[in-house]
Amino acid sequence: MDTAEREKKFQEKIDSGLKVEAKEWMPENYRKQLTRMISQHAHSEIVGMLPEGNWITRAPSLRRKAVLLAKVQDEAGHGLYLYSAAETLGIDRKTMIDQLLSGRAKYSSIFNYPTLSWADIGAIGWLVDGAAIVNQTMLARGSYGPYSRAMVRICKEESFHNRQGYEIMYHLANGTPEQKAMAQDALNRWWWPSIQMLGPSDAQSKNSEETMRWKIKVESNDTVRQRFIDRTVPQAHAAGLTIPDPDLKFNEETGHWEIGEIEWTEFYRVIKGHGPCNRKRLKARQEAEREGRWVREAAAAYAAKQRARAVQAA
Ligand code: FAQ
Repeated sequence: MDTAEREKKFQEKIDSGLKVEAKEWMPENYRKQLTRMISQHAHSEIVGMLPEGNWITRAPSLRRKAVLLAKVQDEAGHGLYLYSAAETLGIDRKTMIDQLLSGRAKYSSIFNYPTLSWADIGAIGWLVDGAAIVNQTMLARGSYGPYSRAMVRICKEESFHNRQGYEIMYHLANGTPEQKAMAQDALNRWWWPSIQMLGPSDAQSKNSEETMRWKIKVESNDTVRQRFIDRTVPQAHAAGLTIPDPDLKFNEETGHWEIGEIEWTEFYRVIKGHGPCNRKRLKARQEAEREGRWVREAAAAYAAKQRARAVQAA
């Protein structure tokens, strides 16, 4: 079969809803698009540990500390799991980590914002994990087997993260006036970045045509964003919080919440490296790499020694 024929067959397979598996033939761009998306996703999980990790030592109770520790550990697990999924496409983990540490790789815009108060931990679980779940339940229906299956497992944990975040917000919003003000302030700062994190509008999204044709994504950025908004606005109201958008209104005809204008200039500034914490986040990962190097070297030396012993004994 020539390439055009193979591509036609590949497209037919995708259109019939079958999954593509690691060792199967795939168009080079399918491989590239997936590698890009999965590696960005893996980096997001790893960098995403930093804003919340900042509050582990300052959690207001032992229960909150244990829950937050478990959540941050889960994100590390998701990162490792996703690096493995990307490796099935032929890239190795070291290359991906090098791309992250040198600043060449993207990770989600949302993790370039600071966590200024305990309420931000609630806002991240509720809004950031909430947006991630809506996106990832869609990605779980995607065409690449190893990635879509990873999404099913990850979403189960994200939904625990989402509930713990909302629980923090709900308690604060129904606590003292100071606590309610803290929760509202966190919502004010995290609302728009969470809306933006679901990617550029459909009109601006350069990859969507290709990624949707191949069912890497099965819904567009705006469709997923609308689902997140429709699900989250009533939750804010139930907690007694106000969405920071004077133009927010419910459209009785469509049954959807309509929001005001999204600040895309801010989004592009952040993804180009000029958000409030981009430099800090990269520096933290670079330091972790440097400080952990001796452990990796010791582990590699020990493994080499064990291998040599096994060869001698054989
Ligand atoms: N940040 O053409 P499109 C989480 C880039 S996980 C930075 O629309 P696409 C869990 C995009 O890469 C959160 N860059 O792209 C957690 C592209 O640039 P490129 C991460 C962004 O891929 C919670 C360009 O803009 N989730 O939160 C962003 O079709 C709490 C044009 O965009 C995933 O990665 C952004 N927000 O659609 C962890 C899910 N949005 O590469 C810790 C997988 C877009 O051409 C704590 N990814 N860009 O140079 C996706 O679903 C998709 O990649 C989208 C973007 C929907 C993000």
